[in-house]
Amino acid sequence: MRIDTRTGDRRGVEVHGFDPADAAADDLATLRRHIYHDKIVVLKGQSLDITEFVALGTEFGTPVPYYEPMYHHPDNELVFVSSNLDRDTGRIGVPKTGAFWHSDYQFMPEPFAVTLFYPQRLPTASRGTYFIDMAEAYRRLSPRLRDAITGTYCKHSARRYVKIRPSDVFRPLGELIAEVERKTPAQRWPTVMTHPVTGEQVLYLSEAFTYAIEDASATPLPETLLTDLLTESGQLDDRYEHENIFLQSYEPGDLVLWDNRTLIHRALHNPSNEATESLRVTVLDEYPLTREDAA
Ligand code: 7UC
Ligand code: FE
Repeated sequence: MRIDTRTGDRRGVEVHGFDPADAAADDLATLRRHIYHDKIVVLKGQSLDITEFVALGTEFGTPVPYYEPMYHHPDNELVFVSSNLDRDTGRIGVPKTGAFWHSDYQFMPEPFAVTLFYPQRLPTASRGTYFIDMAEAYRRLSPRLRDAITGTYCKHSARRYVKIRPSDVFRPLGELIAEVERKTPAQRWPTVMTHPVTGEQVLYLSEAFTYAIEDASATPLPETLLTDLLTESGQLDDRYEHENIFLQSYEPGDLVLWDNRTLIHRALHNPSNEATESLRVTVLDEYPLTREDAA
């Protein structure tokens, strides 16, 4: 196994010659360290089936099935499928997922520690994922904003991005909205959290899921504060030119792992309807989301 630290515009590390079927415990420990400290690990030249992909996930934590079964791979509920393919056997997964700034399960009581992302079918034109390192975004915040968010909390909900299931057709919208609030009630986390492994301060909010900010006694703070945080962290730049944004593009055989506490991401979907499919396994590790209490 050879690990190259990427330079220039490309972040994280690139791993060559890693064979999950025959991985030494030391190599796995090294990869775990790189996920937390370099945040992105790209395993090159992988060809795993569904079972092997899930098995790899278990090396980094406990895989959790996505709460909504429509995303599950038919052979394994631990695999989340993003796909626009129409198969003879019917479609699998959900098309155009994650095309907004977010962190996986940021709206849930237990957000994932690590995401493993494994593209299967890449369109010819650009297919990649934009990322922002929210620890870096915190360090770059203006002193005014940093002061303003000390001791505050943010609230997160998936409500704007929950997708209608085929079986929901003809159901009243009000009933669906009530169901979303019941199944995925809003969560509250410190606006600045401390990463349990690296100790870094992370600005914990995203354009898709974070909808409010409040002080320690739950008094709402102005919406403009949240807008300013989204702007300064780069999430409202629709040209993706903000210095915090970087692009991870994919080559066949790439399997990407990232620290889902620190990084937010946004899928880049090809506007043409070219075939694209990717698999994902998400895991919880042995640490809480943050060193702070959620209260
Ligand atoms: O369809 C999607 O884009 C799924 C999204 C609402 N959630 C992904 C996640 O893991 O938080
Ligand atoms: Fe995602």
